Parts: sequence; C-alpha cells; structure tokens
Amino acid sequence: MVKALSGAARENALASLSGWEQVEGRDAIRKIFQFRDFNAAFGFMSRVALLAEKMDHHPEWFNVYNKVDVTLSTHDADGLSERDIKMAKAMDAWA
Ligand code: HBI
Repeated sequence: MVKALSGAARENALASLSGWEQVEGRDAIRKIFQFRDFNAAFGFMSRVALLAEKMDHHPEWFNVYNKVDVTLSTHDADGLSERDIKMAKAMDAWA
C-alpha cells in the first residue's frame, strides 16, 4: 500500500520539480507541456506510456495537437506519492 507524501518530504519533493502546480481541492499536481508539433507531443506520450506500464502508474492526461495537459496523483494513496514525483521528473527530463 503506497502512502501519500506529507510534511517536509512533500515539500522537498515538490521543490525538486519544475513548473508543476498543485491542483485546487485535490492532492495532485498538474503541468501543461507544449511541443513543436503533434508528432513531438505524441512521441513524448508514447515514451511516458512505456514508463507508466513499467511502473504500473498512469498519468491523467489530455492532448490537443502540440499540448499535453498532465495531472498526477496516486489513486491507491488517495493523494500525491513518490510514484507521482518519479513520473514527473521523468516527464520533465523527456519534454
Ligand atoms: N495510476 N496514477 C495512478 N495511480 C494509481 O494508484 C494506480 C495507477 N495505475 C494502476 C494502479 N494504480 C493499479 O496498481 C491499481 O489500480 C490496482
């Protein structure tokens, strides 16, 4: 059972990310990625999809053309967990 991050661990985790915002009324983080075109956006999504399957942890995302709107939270923890931070860092590295 994965636990939601809290206190200093949560603050430190959020501080390690780039450009993610906290979602109003939900223990989740969100970021909108913008790419040069759809091809680049979908390539990013394909790469993240393979990681999601490997981690058994899946983003909530919405894609329109070159934008990918991502929200991360952990259903099992009913909040933000290390899994979300790990995935967010990978997304930042690959964007
Ligand atoms: N993805 N974001 C997210 N959060 C989860 O808790 C989660 C998931 N993908 C698969 C998954 N959990 C499964 O482990 C459970 O639905 C059984």
